[in-house]
Amino acid sequence: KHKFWETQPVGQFKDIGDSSLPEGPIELPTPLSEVKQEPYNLPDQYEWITCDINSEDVCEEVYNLLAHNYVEDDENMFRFKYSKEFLRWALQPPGYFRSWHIGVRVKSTKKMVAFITGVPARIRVRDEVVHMAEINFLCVHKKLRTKRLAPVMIKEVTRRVHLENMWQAAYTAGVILPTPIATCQYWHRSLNPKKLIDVGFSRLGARMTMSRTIKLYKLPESTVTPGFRKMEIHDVPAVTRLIRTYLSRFVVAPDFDENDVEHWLLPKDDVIDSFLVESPETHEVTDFCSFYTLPSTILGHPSYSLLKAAYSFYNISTVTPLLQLMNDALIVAKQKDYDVFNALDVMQNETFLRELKFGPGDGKLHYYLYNYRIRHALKPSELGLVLL
Ligand code: MYA
Ligand code: JJ1
Repeated sequence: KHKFWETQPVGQFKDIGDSSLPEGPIELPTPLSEVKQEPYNLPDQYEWITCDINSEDVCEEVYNLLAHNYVEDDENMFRFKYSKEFLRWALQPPGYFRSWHIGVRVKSTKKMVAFITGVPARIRVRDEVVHMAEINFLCVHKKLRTKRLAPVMIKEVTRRVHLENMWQAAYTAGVILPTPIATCQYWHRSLNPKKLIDVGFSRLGARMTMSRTIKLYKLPESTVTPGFRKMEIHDVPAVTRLIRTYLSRFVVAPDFDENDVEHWLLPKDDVIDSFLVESPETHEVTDFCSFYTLPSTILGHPSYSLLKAAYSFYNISTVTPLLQLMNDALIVAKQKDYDVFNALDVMQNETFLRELKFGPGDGKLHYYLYNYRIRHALKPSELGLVLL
């Protein structure tokens, strides 16, 4: 059934429920000298390239490949449209490897037709911090699908990760593969309900009119929490302490240090937004919320072409109730003209989703680890990890 995945060190469907299998690495590392030194073979017309994402031309080629060929919803109405600035941010965290940014070109025309990336991350699983690759942006041009190019892409990125002496990876996908460590639900909070209904992202509820719907989703003009402000560079140490303590309660979560927090959480226009609550009395940082910007192309609509979406990233409440904090996040997202605020049911998100008028989407997101076995599937609330 899964001719490729059956050959890989991942949890296999046949092993589900087998409590005799230990948690942890499935295969032991091999000596680096035994890692294949040459790239895997591609069909003759194609060649590997290592992408310099800082090059404007290369970044634009990747951007165009993804804008036309990356992830769509199940009815092909929307397609993710990651911006160039977002891709640069996503692919260049502290300690990144250029060799993990892999493209495939047609030799004769130099056209880019496939892509896959890894970035390094320290991910804690229970009590162990594991050096992993986060794999993302796997994409094969629509005209080259079902030719078994994806397994070659995956084997090549695996080889290049091994060459850096790393042996585990984390990834997410909308499709079911062997074997998810958790399956999460997407939730959506309408900010611009009229446009969402016009473009087919959502529907008018039963016994609802457009004007009742607009009223239902109305938000205050400005945030309500005293001391709520944008995160700044001098906040990095305080935010790092806050997030490290918070993430320690989840079974799987990143092990962020100050450099990671500066990279992943410091605001960048139209890429990542972060806010915190600084106590007006003690000047302590007590709460934090963040979202990233990932618009989607609206396919084949006469009047709208872009859906502006914010995606919940990491949120931490110690003093401000999480519900109030996230309501403030919705208010700033509305001020910034997002059409919808999306979130997964990870971490403590279930405690605010229904109350803040999020509704379940038609999409699920499955989380996976490569070469690391987890005995039982986790609940979404046991996951402290959000991938882009
Ligand atoms: S998830 C986002 C994936 N991208 C998209 O959905 C964009 C639109 N779709 C496409 O571009 C293509 O359909 C793709 C497949 C490229 C997805 N993850 O070449 P094929 C398996 C893993 O004939 P195509 C993301 O970026 C499939 O089960 N495997 O198929 C995270 C089958 O294997 P098997 C997938 O449709 C990526 C084989 O590929 C996925 O032309 C994590 C068929 O290949 C998928 N999303 O191309 C990658 N979809 O026969 C794994 C299909 O066994 C990383 N397949 O069922 C693993 C860790 C590596 C590092 C390890 C370091 C130590
Ligand atoms: O965005 C998604 N679904 C939307 C649009 C559905 C359009 C028809 N298929 C949706 N809308 C309903 C919103 C409504 C608002 C008011 C309250 C009730 C709900 O459900 C879905 C997620 O739900 N997105 C996708 O399907 C995109 C792909 C998701 C998998 C991503 C894999 C990424 C891999 C990254 O590594």
